[in-house]
Amino acid sequence: MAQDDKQKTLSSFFSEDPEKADRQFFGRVTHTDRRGFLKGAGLTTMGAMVGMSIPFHRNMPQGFIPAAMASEDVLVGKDGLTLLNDRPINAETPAHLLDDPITPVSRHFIRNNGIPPEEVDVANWTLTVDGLVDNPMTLSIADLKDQFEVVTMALVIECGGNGRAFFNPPAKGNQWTNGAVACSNWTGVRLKDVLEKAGVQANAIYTAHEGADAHLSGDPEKMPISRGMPIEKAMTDNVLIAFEMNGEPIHKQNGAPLRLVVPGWPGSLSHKWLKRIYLRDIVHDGPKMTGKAYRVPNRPVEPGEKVETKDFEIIERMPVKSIITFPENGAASGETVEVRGHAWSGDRSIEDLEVSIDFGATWQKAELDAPVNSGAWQNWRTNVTFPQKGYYEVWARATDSAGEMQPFAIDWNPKGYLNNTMHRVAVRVS
Ligand SMILES: Nc1nc2c(c(=O)[nH]1)N[C@H]1C(S)=C(S)[C@@H](COP(=O)(O)O)O[C@H]1N2
Ligand SMILES: [Mo]
Repeated sequence: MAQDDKQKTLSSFFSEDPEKADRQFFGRVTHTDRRGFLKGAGLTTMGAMVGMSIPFHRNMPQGFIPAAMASEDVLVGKDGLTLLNDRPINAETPAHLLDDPITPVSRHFIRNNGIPPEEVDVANWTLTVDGLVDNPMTLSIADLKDQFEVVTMALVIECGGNGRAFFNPPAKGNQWTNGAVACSNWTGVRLKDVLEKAGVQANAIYTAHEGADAHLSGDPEKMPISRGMPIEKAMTDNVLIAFEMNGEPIHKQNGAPLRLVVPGWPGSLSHKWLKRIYLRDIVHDGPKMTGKAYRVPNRPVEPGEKVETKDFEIIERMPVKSIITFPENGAASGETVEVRGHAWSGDRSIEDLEVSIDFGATWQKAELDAPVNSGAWQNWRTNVTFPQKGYYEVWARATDSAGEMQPFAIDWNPKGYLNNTMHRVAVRVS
């Protein structure tokens, strides 16, 4: 093919479907909402978006998406998140951006195992509830709103791998530091109410969840993830099928238009782009339920030890944990500062939050709010006074209603789950 023809082909590909062309030629994930805009975007707009003029603009195919924007594109509607991976998209929130009592949509982390659905038709979206129920049902979002009580609750979603980055030897997977956690206001209906209407059969012991996201391979026969939980957990009052996040439609990366929110247990149970829940008489065995996924050894292991699959057990409740959201790590500070953050613990509540500025030698109690509802994190704050100029670390540790306290260090595990060591931030007083 002559050079001219190649150029023509490239241009015609882009003029027909810029997004598809971009994916085909450059393998990028781009954002549909910008497509119409980009197609018509003039050179000035394009230049403004990349921040400078584009000397070779004449060679750019029509509808072309500059690489400088393509990578940011996946985080549209998000603010300050750190992109850990763009295929699948995984992004965490720096701890200091989690300062709000209720996490804004723009700061809710993203953990995807596959490719989210491109366009969602909210009006025609359906959820099927079947398996071991007396009355299998297929419900629209309007049906959910009409037939069940609609509730709003502040609920924590935390990825089972949050804190993985701090394991040594390193554990494979997304290197989450502290920011794969959020507590937003979720509006929806109780899963319990829906299951009761469907009629849970006596032999049902486990749920199974399916969503509309695609497997990374593109194979339509494969699902990226399908997890489930014991029926007792599913029947808890704070497990929701949600259609709103902080009073807005759910963000497309966070599962629009419908998702499960299962507080206190690994985030992987909070199935996004939810299409089906079915009940089973065995522990669900879908993708990411078996092998070593979302499982930890059932005994302490040596760091780096190879552990056989049979010695792993499914993670249920998430451990007691806290995060310091102010001051920001590395911040300069005056002699007195209000330290604040959040604390949470699986299905329990937090009893105590303590802060140390002397490497754990002494601790002072923080003022701790009650949870606004079960499944919400608890906000805390305390004024600390540094005795003189210099480098300090602020540490925080939570203790829950069962007396479990955050440790200095935890046992290593092969997949790097459940790291609930104390959060610490550096402070420079000058
Ligand atoms: N359909 C679907 N649901 C999913 C996932 C996914 O990849 N696909 N990821 C799960 C995991 S591992 C986590 S931690 C949470 C993260 O929710 P968020 O992306 O809204 O923060 O979604 C869960 N629900
Ligand atoms: Mo997760």
